[in-house]
Amino acid sequence: MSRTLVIGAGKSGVASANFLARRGASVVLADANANPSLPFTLDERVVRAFGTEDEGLLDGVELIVISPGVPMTIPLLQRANALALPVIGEIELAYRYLKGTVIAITGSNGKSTTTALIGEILKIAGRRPIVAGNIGNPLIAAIDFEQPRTYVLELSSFQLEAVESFHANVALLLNITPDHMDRYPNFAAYAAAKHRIFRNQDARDAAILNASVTDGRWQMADGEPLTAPSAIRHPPSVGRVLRFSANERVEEGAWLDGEEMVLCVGGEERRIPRASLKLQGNANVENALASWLAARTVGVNDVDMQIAFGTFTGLPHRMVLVRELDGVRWINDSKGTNVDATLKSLEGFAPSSVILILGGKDKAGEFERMRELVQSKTRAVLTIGKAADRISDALEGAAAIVPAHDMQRAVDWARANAKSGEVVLLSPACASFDQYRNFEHRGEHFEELVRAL
Ligand code: UMA
Repeated sequence: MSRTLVIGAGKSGVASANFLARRGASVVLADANANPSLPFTLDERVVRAFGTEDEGLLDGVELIVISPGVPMTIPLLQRANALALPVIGEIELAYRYLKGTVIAITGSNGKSTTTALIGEILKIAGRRPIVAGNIGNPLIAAIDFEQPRTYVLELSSFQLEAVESFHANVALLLNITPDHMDRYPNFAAYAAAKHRIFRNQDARDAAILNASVTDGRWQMADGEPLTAPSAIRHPPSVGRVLRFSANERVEEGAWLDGEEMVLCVGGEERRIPRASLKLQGNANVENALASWLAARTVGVNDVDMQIAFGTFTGLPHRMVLVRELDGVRWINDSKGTNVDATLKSLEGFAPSSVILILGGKDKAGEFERMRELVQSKTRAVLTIGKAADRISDALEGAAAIVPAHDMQRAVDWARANAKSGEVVLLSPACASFDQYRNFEHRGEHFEELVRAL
């Protein structure tokens, strides 16, 4: 009997296996780990194959569905490839069943905030959006089979690697800076995965791009900024390209003009005061401008937009003030999982005022790029997790480094040494999987320890 093999028994894989089993398919769920901690109940019809990646798993299989965390390079998938077995990701599987409009968001940073903000705008506009994807809830478990809906999807490069027929009506690429360099052979390969968000777009669709080239190093060989992918510059091309920028005026799109956010599409100009945006920082202005363009593209009016800007306060684990104790502010930015996210978070603080907790699972991040800002903003850097040694080497001489090893010791050291007016910031620039289940788990642990002080 033909069957489907789902690989990875995390959120994405368990949701896919359950979905397929409920539709009457014969499903095997495999995981490299012999004892994976299933995030939710697994349908009892699903056959479990845990602790093996044996090629025998492919016997009788007609389709393979992979979880985002499973790289295409594992031997089992190479074998599947040699046998010409179709391999798709959970997003592709889900896309085949959904009806409605798709707004897809990717980028190295800001994609969760932007996804949530677009969701909030559409909710206020009465659109009943479905918000899913990398933000934490698998799309396959969120589909509405009854009626067409507007789907707001955060998509990671991992998820985009494994889409085929997926087609976004509105696709946003917020920025691209190096991340996940432990998974990709080079930066171009990572960028190419992100560019797949524009796959299958046509004349009826819109692409929303960052107009600013913030770092010339990341230009393509032909000098074109990475945010303007060749998929858009060459046919088959998307109908409309809209750009956003917090630094400069753009021809067709949205930008920041002093204290006002301006949107100009089709010759019509609209303005919203920057002050109406509750989120802080320039990075969030970019996220808001991109969200405005996306919502405008699907017909949301500016009044609903402004209400949403004033209502939306951000996401958990993203620059959350946990507590102020004896004049010291403790901030949870566990969502800062790469170098650029942490750099953006550090920017706003006063010189030498930050005790920064860095480290976790090493994704081959370029910690050297943090030297300058770390030197100006931090009084001490506390390292935790597997990346600690590489961080110490990269920042040597730029910061006072204290090897804390784990969160408990980092918090204890900070409590004993932080002075009034200083900030203790958890913004690790690394993934969490060496010591935690995920970044939420890491952020919760930090908050727990801080509340107990
Ligand atoms: N596994 C294997 N073989 C492998 C690798 C992993 O069997 O070669 C197994 C692991 O043992 C584990 C399971 O796969 O049991 C985990 O699967 P997963 O890593 O895909 O995690 P999920 O729980 O399914 O969560 C995934 C996304 N995780 C990753 O991309 C790493 C979640 O994004 C996402 O929220 C969720 O699907 C729902 O869509 C998290 C993330 O860290 C937030 N994303 C990265 C990021 O934002 O930087 C991309």
